[in-house]
Amino acid sequence: MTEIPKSHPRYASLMTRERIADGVRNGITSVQGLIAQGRGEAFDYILGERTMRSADRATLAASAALLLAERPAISVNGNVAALVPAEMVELASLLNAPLEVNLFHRSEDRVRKIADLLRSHGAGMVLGESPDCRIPGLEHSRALATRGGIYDADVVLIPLEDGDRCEALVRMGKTVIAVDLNPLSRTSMMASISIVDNITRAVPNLIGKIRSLSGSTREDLHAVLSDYSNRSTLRDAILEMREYLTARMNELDSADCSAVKQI
Ligand code: PTJ
Repeated sequence: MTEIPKSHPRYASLMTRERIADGVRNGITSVQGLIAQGRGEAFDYILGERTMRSADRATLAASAALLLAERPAISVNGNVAALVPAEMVELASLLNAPLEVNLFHRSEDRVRKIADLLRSHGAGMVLGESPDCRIPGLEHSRALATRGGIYDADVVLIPLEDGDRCEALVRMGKTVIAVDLNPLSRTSMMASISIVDNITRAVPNLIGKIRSLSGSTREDLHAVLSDYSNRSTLRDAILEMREYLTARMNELDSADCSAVKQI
């Protein structure tokens, strides 16, 4: 791993990038995962690298849906495993839900390495190494599923997913929760609840909210969900991004912006 000094103004972002690069070196993350990370970083930059109000609302709704679920399941791919393995294990244990390794660029070696990584963080049930069924309507490897996991789940968490499987899972009648920094992606548009946030912030936020809602009645949880509209939350995400960009633009006009002056 490249040594990044803590004093570097982009320390957190660079460390996240290093974790993905390490994931590739260790056979956890696909090479394509680097490109996905770059795309995510670009969106994170233009939304201000913080949890937007809309994302916080989506995370609350997702927490309620996961607590109400009869059979929740959590999907893990190579980027998620590199960035938040311990947090995914903690989330699964809070919900008593299986973690299922599901890869777009599937190789049996990578599935096993990710499953081993999750187990090394204390995961109870890790599925995906022996898929026994397929998600209908998909022709690629992401169709592979496991009974007792994503296939039978009523609520599925799918961080950094492709739109195809998201749509297929929704077609199966599941409540699908996406985590995707791009509010315009097919995944964000198709999901039942779209958390437009970095997975590194979204999962700890989800864990915190699940803990604080865990004493709520089912009626209260249903009330949280019935107040929620994914369409208007995505709209708000785009508005918040626009507000953020407008504020940055105004700074250029008013502040003493030495970097710009140099050019
Ligand atoms: O491990 P595999 O083989 O299953 O492959 C995983 C990736 C992520 C490479 C694969 O699913 C893929 O190619 O995904 P996409 O189609 O590039 O979509 C990934 C989405 O996640 C994009 O919309 C990115 O903006 C978003 N994204 C990237 N990094 C993050 C993110 N969203 C939240 N947090 C991130 N850190």
